[in-house]
Amino acid sequence: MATDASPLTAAIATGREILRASRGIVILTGAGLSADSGLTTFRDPKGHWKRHRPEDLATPEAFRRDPCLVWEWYGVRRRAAADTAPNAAHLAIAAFALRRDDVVIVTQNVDGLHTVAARQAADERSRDTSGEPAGEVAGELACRTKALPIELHGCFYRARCSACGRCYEHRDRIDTSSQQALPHCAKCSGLLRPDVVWFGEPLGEPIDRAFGYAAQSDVCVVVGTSAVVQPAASVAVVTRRAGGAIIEVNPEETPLTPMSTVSLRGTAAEVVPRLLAPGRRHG
Ligand code: BV8
Ligand code: ZN
Repeated sequence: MATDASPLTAAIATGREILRASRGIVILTGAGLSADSGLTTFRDPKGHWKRHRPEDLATPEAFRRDPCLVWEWYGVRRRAAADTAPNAAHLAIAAFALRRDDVVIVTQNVDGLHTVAARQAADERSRDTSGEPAGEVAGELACRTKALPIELHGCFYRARCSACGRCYEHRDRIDTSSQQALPHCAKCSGLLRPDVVWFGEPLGEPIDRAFGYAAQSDVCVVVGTSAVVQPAASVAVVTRRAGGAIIEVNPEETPLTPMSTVSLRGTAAEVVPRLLAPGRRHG
């Protein structure tokens, strides 16, 4: 943990000042945010499956070639995500979004942890104000309107029919022993695929919405992304080009570092709760 006089503490104070003076905040997150929940990222050496590069598995061609292998990869990732929990950074982001009315969370992650954090933060907030956990309706409503993310790349707890496009909530264990054993559509018997955006596939309406918010925001807080995947990484650039600031949270430099107003060199779990802690007007 940084001491009071450390450069990181000073940089966090600068970041808090920027947030205090801002209206319109977009928070762009990547796999590094979930690293503090024990989920491997894409590009670090011990990242996702050593035997395969994500770019070789997260593609429509890979799924056509070997749907059992691709579903096996998602099964491993879903089990890892189900066995973990949102970390302090997820929870701080959700609480921050619930405290203000001008925050939008945009994630590249498909692990659903922002959604779990949104429900936990809504319950926490409701307990603080009414002494009761957020009721199903109240909790959902609070989460849905403010702390649920725009999921640019989808979510692997949803499956989509490759034939008719029907979407399903899908958390079952996947039998990858044969293509016949893989999940199929209840409506048309087509093969189901993870409802995520693969390389070479368009992001559709979510990226348009994200760019729209980014263009009207005074600051983009970028947490735990290598900023190499497009068009997601450009969300921060849209804010910058519209005259806004970028606050980057990442132990390492990224292509966004040169255009960042403040770079906070630390992990998400260490830095984000300090950056977004409640304070004067800051929210
Ligand atoms: C598109 C879902 C066009 C699946 C993902 C050739 C052909 C086609 C397209 C392209 C091409 N060349 C380039 C492109 C564009 C391509 C692209 O960007 N490629 C990259 C590799 C260069 N993009 C696309 O294909 C996109 N679609 O362009 O379509 C189109 C338009 C119209 C019509 C048809 C087509 C689609 C891209 C989406 C791919 N899907 N995910 C899945 O997850 O299984 S991307 C995948 O990478 C994940 O979503 C992941 O989140 C994302 C980005 O990675 P990061 O999140 O940044 O993770 P990474 O490991 O890289 O970095 C982690 C960072 O965290 C590091 O910086 C590290 O320092 C830091 N960190 C580590 N620990 C911590 C930490 N930070 C904080 N705290 C810590 N503790
Ligand atoms: Zn179908």
